[in-house]
Amino acid sequence: MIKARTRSLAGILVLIILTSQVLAGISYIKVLADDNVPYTIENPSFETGDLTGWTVLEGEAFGDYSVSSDKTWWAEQIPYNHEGEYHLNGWRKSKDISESNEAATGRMRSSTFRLGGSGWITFRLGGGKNVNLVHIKIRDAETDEILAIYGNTEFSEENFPNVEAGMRLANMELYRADLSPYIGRTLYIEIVDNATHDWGLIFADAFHTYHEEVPTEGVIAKNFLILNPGFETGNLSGWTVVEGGAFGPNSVSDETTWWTEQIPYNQEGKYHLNGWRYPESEKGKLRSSTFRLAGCGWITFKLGGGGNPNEVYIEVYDAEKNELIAVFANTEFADINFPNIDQGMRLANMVQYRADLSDFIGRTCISRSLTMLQSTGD
Ligand SMILES: [Ca+2]
Ligand SMILES: [Ca+2]
Ligand SMILES: [Ca+2]
Repeated sequence: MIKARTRSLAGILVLIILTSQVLAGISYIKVLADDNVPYTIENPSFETGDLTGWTVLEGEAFGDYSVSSDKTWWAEQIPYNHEGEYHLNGWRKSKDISESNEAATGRMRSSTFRLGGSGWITFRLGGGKNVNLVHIKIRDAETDEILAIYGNTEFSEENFPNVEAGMRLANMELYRADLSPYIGRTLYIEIVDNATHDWGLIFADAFHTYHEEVPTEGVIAKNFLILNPGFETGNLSGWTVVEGGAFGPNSVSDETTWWTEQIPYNQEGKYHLNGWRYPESEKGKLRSSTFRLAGCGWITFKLGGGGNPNEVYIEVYDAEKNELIAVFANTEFADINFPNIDQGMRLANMVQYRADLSDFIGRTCISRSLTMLQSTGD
């Protein structure tokens, strides 16, 4: 009996190793994936009291001086709302900086983790009024590709100093984010401060990257990017088939050319959405994940097929108001001069488009396509 129990405990210990520090009031659990890349980052909550496990990439905005045990800020003693005893504090500065550290800029990154469990992560953010300049990025550890950008979108200067009335300044908000299409990939978190004034600094804490179940507490973080935008997972992960039979599990293709003439699809990366995977007679709707329109407000995409722009198109919706804000079709489609692309033939070979949605910056959007990349004309 005792022996069996010992063995099962040993089995658990292979998977769960407590971090070396036993921390005041909180113990962090490190969960290891089978290849020894942990599911968790080192020092996720800054409870070492310094930047152990984090690497400053550039600038003066971050350093060991950045970690603070302060519980409240300003004379009004507003709680930072941190977890444990420490958090990353944008007001803290190195000895070399005489005035406010807010003018400093910089970037730092976490250790590498493998995304596991539910594929959701949680974190706390404060400050960072201009989310284009101050935010966190989730990057692929092998390619540095940016998979998600999250800012402190709940920031609000109203009703000072009443947190209950919605004021969100240096006091941190808890966020939760869905990265499930990227389960199994090695990732890291980059914290970016490119701002110099007007709450141009960041407060952060509690970067928990492993949740067995989808977390239920916290504000859903608004990704500035859609999930799996180029279908590079090799499937429709991150996309939802809303209706019809035009799209399904086999819609994503790694073919690079079509027909015996071997005309290039002109895809980006290894994969694209391919309308030939289901019968052309089918109709349907496919929806992306929601995204917060940020940056300069332009979006880019590639389209092929869709000979009739009234029947095959992309709609962009305001996800919160369910309001249609833009419709785009493959307007460059041209059934001429087959098979000569250099003479303007545009059939299943995709055309690069760019679209100005800057009037809608800050809105949370969703894109829907109706029978995209369906060939017509034969
Ligand atoms: Ca903490
Ligand atoms: Ca700054
Ligand atoms: Ca692609």
